[in-house]
Amino acid sequence: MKKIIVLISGKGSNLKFILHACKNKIKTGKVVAVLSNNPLAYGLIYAKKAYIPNKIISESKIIDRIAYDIKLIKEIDIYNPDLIVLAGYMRILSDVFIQHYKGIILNIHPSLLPKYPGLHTHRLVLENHDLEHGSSVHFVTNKLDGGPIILQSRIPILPEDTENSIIKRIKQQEHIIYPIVIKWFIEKRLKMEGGKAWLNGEKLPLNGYEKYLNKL
Ligand code: NHR
Ligand code: GAR
Repeated sequence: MKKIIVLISGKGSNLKFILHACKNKIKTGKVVAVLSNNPLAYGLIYAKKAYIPNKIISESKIIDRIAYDIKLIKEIDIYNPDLIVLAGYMRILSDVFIQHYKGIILNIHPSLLPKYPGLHTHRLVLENHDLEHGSSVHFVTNKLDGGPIILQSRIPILPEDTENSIIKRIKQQEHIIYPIVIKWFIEKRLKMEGGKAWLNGEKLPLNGYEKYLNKL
């Protein structure tokens, strides 16, 4: 069984769908722990309901980013994970963390990367009157939201859209694409090598596998 650690900070809707996928579609993957930097993260409820070990790694003002990440590494290493999944995790990870788990960290970011790395993506899409938006699953490297893209999904932006309506549609897509990518990784079909994402032995294009989504 491959061991997955999920890091969250908030609602945990992606976590919920990942847990569901591990129970059903990803037969050889198991979420062994859920960690949160935020004591109020609602997502912790999903872990508790599924009897999955969960822990808040509290952020204290005394410790710096690296000290925090070392604390996080210690908690994670207890489980010797095969994969670390960021699911709405809101803390930038330092190099220590990235180096320690090289090639085994995934993130889902709510934009069509490389457009809009960082925060407030939905607001920027509305402000710029973009006609489309989306989400990207990518490997995490020390370049923030800049690691190789694996899979993207696209949504149209409608005239009546608000931040909330966009978040709702984006999340529906995320709940589909994130479990797909996690399954690929767990089945060893997906890896990061030479700074690129590889699927089934083929180097993925810069915007990931999106073009072929209808063929999954
Ligand atoms: N860490 C590294 N090294 N590389 C990435 O690609 C990462 C990462 C950590 C998190 C998720 C990312 C997203 O999908 C992610 C990708 C938080 C921030 C941020 O600015 C930016 C991007 C992401 C997550 N965080 C502030 C910070 O100072 C705090 C913001 C807050 O607490 O509200 O850490 O968007
Ligand atoms: C998701 O839309 C994810 O793309 C985004 O936060 C949401 C988390 O939702 N991630 C980031 O913005 C990371 N900075 P969830 O808690 O319901 O899974």
